Amino acid sequence: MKFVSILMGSKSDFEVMNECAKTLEKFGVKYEILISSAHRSPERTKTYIKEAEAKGAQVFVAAAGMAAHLAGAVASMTTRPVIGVPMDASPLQGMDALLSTVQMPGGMPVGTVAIGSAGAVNSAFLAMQILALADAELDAKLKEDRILKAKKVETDSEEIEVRLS
Ligand code: RP5
Repeated sequence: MKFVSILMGSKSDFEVMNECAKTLEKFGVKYEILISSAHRSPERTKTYIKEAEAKGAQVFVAAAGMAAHLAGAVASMTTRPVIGVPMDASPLQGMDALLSTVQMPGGMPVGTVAIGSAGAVNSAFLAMQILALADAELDAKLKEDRILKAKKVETDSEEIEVRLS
């Protein structure tokens, strides 16, 4: 069974990361979501990554705030793609988590998305784009979504636009 694995460092990350889960659900993509911390539960994280790989996790999404090491820790434990989502969880408003997540050493990549909600949604899209490389049905759904987004720009504009002839 192929699925996306979503991990987050704390329950306080859930509200934002549920956006990732909801986006995957909308496209009918299977996922697991759970809390595991690089700092507070490193053994649980390690055990889970091995179990998830064996069960069929294709892509890992890892979200954490502050000194956000979860995505990097996950990347150290798997060769499957890891997407990092920096959480806005401190007075530094996610800049701490962004740098901690994105600044991986060469050869140990974490594909890092935006801080917070947009990043959570984009983590789902990026994960699905990876899955779609081997899933024509999902690829078609993603292409249809792009068409709908472009149409929405036009209909939104029609409601407010003023043009000069
Ligand atoms: C990180 O520290 C978590 O990912 C969370 O974003 C942040 C704060 O965690 P809590 O103190 O709210 O549990 O490890």
